[in-house]
Amino acid sequence: MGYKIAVVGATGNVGREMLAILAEREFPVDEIVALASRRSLGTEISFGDRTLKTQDLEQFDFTGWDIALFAIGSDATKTYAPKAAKAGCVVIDNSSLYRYDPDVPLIVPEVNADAIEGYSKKNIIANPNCSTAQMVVALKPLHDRARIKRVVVSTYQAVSGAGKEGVDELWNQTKGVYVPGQEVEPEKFQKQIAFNVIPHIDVFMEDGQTKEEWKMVSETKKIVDPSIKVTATCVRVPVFVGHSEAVNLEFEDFLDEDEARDILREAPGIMVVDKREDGGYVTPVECVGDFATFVSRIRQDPTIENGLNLWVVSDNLRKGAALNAVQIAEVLGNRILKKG
Ligand code: 11C
Repeated sequence: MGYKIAVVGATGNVGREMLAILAEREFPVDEIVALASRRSLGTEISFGDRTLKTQDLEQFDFTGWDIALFAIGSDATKTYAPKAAKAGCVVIDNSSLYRYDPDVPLIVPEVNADAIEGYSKKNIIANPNCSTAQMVVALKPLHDRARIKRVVVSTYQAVSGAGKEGVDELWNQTKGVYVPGQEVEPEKFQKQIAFNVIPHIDVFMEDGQTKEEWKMVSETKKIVDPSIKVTATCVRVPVFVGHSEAVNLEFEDFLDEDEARDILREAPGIMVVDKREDGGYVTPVECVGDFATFVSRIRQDPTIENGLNLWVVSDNLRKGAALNAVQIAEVLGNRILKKG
């Protein structure tokens, strides 16, 4: 016996990846429904070798469904997630709406799978922001060994993090640079993204951080350890898929770069590619479609007492969103619902 699964927001980048990953990982599905807003009603979406037609989220009754994977914006989530949860369907939510709610576990299975037990207070489990998810997978095994005191991270984030409109803007603007008269003005992004980088993701907070930077700080504390200090600079770059992060770590105890490399090689969800030679590291185009979080450029930071630098790259639509959500569903199934 398997599960009755709903994918909410099935026509979006993340919703489509959720369906692809459920099929790839052979999640035990008895019944599956692709839900979307009325304007995409009947859109055909692939699920393994099947094709699903989207149904209307507004009319859908979640009673009798086991798990709903939500990949819609926070506003729509506010309407539909409580409805699904009240009907007895466990919601795994990719929006930021519930992430900081103390009654909702925020889960990255490689890091804090045990926290899933708290899901029953609201019948909702939150999925972190993409830039946090890939970073904490790399931090956790190192923290367990040498206790991280402080993280300084700079991100290089792909345009697909901003949805289909972000991808279209990079594509059209890039073409427009070469074709006189077809220049494309910034719309989704604040400045030109083609052949440029923009140090601004999400809205500004009062203290000068952006919300994306604040999310990395708050989510790392909730998932890994509230005592870790994090400071982030989040930057949009003209890459379609794959977020990259330059991470500087300061530990309580000394951690040698070779030992760190060995620890990361053994860590769940991590693939170490770290040869000190031309091309001996991973770039975002190489991680697309992969499940792993790649770690390269592992090296001592000699400017502080116990410092280490890392380069962390992952597919933001997969580990950063859809894969992590499906992994949460796997933990929920194996540990709690036990139907598969
Ligand atoms: C970006 N990280 O790259 C964002 C997308 O809170 O889930 C995901 C936003 C979120 O623009």
